This record gives sequence, C-alpha cells and structure tokens, in this order.
Amino acid sequence: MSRKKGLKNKSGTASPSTGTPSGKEGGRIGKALVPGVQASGVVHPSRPALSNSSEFYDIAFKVMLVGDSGVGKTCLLVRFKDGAFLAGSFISTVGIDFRNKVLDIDGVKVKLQIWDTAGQERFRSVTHAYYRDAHALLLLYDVTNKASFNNIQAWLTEIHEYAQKDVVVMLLGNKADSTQERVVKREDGEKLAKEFGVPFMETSARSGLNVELSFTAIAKELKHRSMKGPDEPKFQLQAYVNQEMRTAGCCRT
Ligand SMILES: Nc1nc2c(ncn2[C@@H]2O[C@H](COP(=O)(O)OP(=O)(O)OP(=O)(O)O)[C@@H](O)[C@H]2O)c(=O)[nH]1
Ligand SMILES: [Mg+2]
Repeated sequence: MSRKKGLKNKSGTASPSTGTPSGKEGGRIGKALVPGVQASGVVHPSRPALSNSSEFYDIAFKVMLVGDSGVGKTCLLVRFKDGAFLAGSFISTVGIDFRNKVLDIDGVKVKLQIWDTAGQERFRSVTHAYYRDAHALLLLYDVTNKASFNNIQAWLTEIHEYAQKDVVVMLLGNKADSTQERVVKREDGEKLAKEFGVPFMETSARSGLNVELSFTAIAKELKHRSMKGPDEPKFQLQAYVNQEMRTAGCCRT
C-alpha cells in the first residue's frame, strides 16, 4: 500500500513537538523538563533508527496511561511492549515515561507513543501538561482496590478538563487475574463505563489478558478516524472489543 508521504517531515527527523529524541525508543521525563515538552497532533515519522526497523511507520498517535498509583499502568505497558510481567516489589513511576510500539493495523503501520504517567497525586501537574496532545487515554483502575474504582469519576473530570474534546478514552479494570482479592465486579466496571459512554474491558498485566487487545483496539479507532472517508461509518470500538473477546472465548492474551 502507498505510504502517506504527507506525514513525513522534510528533515526526516522527529518533530521537536513530539518531545521524543530521534530514534529513541523510550525514556523518562523528569518534572523539571516537562514545561519544555510540547507535542501537537499526529506524531511525524522520524528517521528510522538503524538498529530498530520497527521505527518505520505510516501514522503515529499519542496514548496516555492514567489512573491511581499502583493500578498497574507501568506493568500493562511493559507487558504490551516486552511481553513480560514486572513481578516483585512495586516501583512507583516518577514523572512520566514513554515507550514506542508499531502495530500493523489492516496493512497500515501505526506507531503508538505510549506515555506512562505517575499516579501519585504529587505528580498530577506533570501529567496535566501532557493531556492536551494525547489522542487516546487508557484509564485504569485495580479490581482489587475499591478506592481506585471510586476515583474513576474524578479522573474523567480531570480528562474532560485537560484533554482534547475528541480524545478516545477506554476504561480498563486491571489485575483481573486476582480472583481472591477482587472487590470490584466486572459488571460494576461495565456499568460505570456505560454511564460515561466509554468502552470497557478487564485486563491483567500479569496473565496478559486483553493487554494486546486494548492497545490494538485504540490503534484501530485512531487509524480509522484519521484515514476514513467522509461517508464511511464510524469504527465501533466497544463492538470490536466485544467481538474479539467472544472470538477468543473471553480470555485473550
Ligand atoms: N496480580 C496483579 N498484579 C499486578 C498487575 N499489574 C500490576 N500489578 C502489581 O501492582 C503493583 C503496581 O504496579 P505498577 O504497574 O507499578 O503500578 P502503576 O499504576 O504504574 O503505579 P504508579 O507508577 O505509582 O502510578 C506492582 O506490584 C505490580 O506487580 C496485574 O495485572 N495483576
Ligand atoms: Mg507506574
């Protein structure tokens, strides 16, 4: 298929607006650096790093992981990016981190630049600076932590305040593997998501349940939005997710 030439910048380097050093796969931005990092719209393709062919892509989007501290944002990202689970002691994210991953969505190379935010209250102002340029937000709670679920409404209020009006939001109930410790029922998550009109699914960074699917669904939605013709119908995100989960017999890794 033909590549979208229009998206490539002239120099072939990463747009400074992305805040991502050229050819860099991921990194951490400390609090002090944040005010200088501004990003806007679709990320422009950068010159592919020689060591990493996965940098070739057609379109790119920014996705942010948000939610209370300890819900599993970092673990979800590591599971998606590296296919591994970060077991052991909990190391809370400081500031903000990012990782890139290129997905093949119906023949189109879609790069997701995924920003892993710190859930701790003291980093909230850092996170706010990034909302504006996010194309999608994965909002997590922990099914074993009622407070993280109760805080979802506050997170959505914050999202509406700081993010773009048309940002794609998906609610994820993480740690679905923890059956013994579970305190939030799947139906409660579904109900809340319905109330706020956002798609929902349960995930597990430990087992891998629905991890790939959550990012793929977001990538599909964003790709569809940016490439669809005016007469084409909207991509039905929740219907796609439901269909995929049915096909996989509920538990997809
Ligand atoms: N059982 C289980 N534990 C998980 C899962 N995901 C994360 N954890 C554990 O939950 C703890 C917190 O995970 P993190 O990914 O660091 O949490 P976070 O949301 O990034 O936290 P902050 O960086 O402070 O915002 C760690 O001890 C993980 O091992 C999961 O899917 N299942
Ligand atoms: Mg973290």
